[in-house]
Amino acid sequence: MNNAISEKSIMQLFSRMNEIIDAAQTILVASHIDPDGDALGTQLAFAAYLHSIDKQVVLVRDGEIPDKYLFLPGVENISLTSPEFLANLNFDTAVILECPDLKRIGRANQLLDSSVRVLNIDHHLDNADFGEVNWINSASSSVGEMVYEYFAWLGYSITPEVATALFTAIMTDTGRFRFNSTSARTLQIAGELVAAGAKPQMITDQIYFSMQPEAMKLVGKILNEIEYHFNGKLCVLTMTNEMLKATGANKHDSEGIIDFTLFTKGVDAGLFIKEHSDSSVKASLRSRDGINVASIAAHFGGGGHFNAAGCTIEHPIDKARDMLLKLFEEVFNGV
Ligand SMILES: [Mn+2]
Repeated sequence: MNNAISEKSIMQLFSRMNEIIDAAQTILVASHIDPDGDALGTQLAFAAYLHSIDKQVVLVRDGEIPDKYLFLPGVENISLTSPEFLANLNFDTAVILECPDLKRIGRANQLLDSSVRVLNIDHHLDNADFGEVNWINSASSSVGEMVYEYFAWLGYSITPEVATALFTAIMTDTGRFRFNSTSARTLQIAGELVAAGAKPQMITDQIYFSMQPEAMKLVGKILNEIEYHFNGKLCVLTMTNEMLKATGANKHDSEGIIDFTLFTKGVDAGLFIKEHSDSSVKASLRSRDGINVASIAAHFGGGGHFNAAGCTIEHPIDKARDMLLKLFEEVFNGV
């Protein structure tokens, strides 16, 4: 197994997870605010497994499901955590997927009192170990890959729907099997998921090649303003609310645009700055080997992975941009 945890301790960890799940009646399965492919895919896969062993399951989300994930079987069962919905919710156990800390869950966080047993499954570097069991594997490509390993240990036989959900989780979190985190085991698991009924062409078409004209126009506008800094080592893209208005696109249409920052030869790091309001921006950061963008994001209270991170900056876009460029200057010029 590709991880920092020994084979023996992972078996012990799986046994403890299994015991807690066995003892549970109703299980909350939650992931992070503004769910992505890994979040939604692993939530659906885990819920399907829990249903298969006759557990009551509550699937929640905080934030909209991007249109490209609406094809996922059962995705309509992930309920938005409105205050009214949460008021009537009862569960004794929670499986928290892909959340470095409890804040990242969003509104459902307020229901995790001390009576709830928490399983924390994540692959972020900076996970806060908030669960009764904490299974953190920062070497893993995705939580989807981790959940597959657990299912394999359990001997759970994967349906085509679960295979589709996990394939989506792994494919999206590896940038289509391209990131450094993509191991031989990742590809082996992907192969097993295809054997279990995942359809790579269908899934890829749904997620990457079903864009609306408005979203394509937004990509065009953003690329038209592309910038290179530090002798072409840093690529910067910027999205303003004006661009959204002019194209008729919505903010979810910007998901994936960060990928363009590493398309250019010689670029070692990418930055995508999205205007959020007059006084705040969201920044996504990417890098190739050797450049730790998680530490740059951490300057603003954000985080993520060594090569992929994000943060919110409470400043107007121009000021936020200057602050980010200054930090990258330290990286590239050794200031
Ligand atoms: Mn992930």
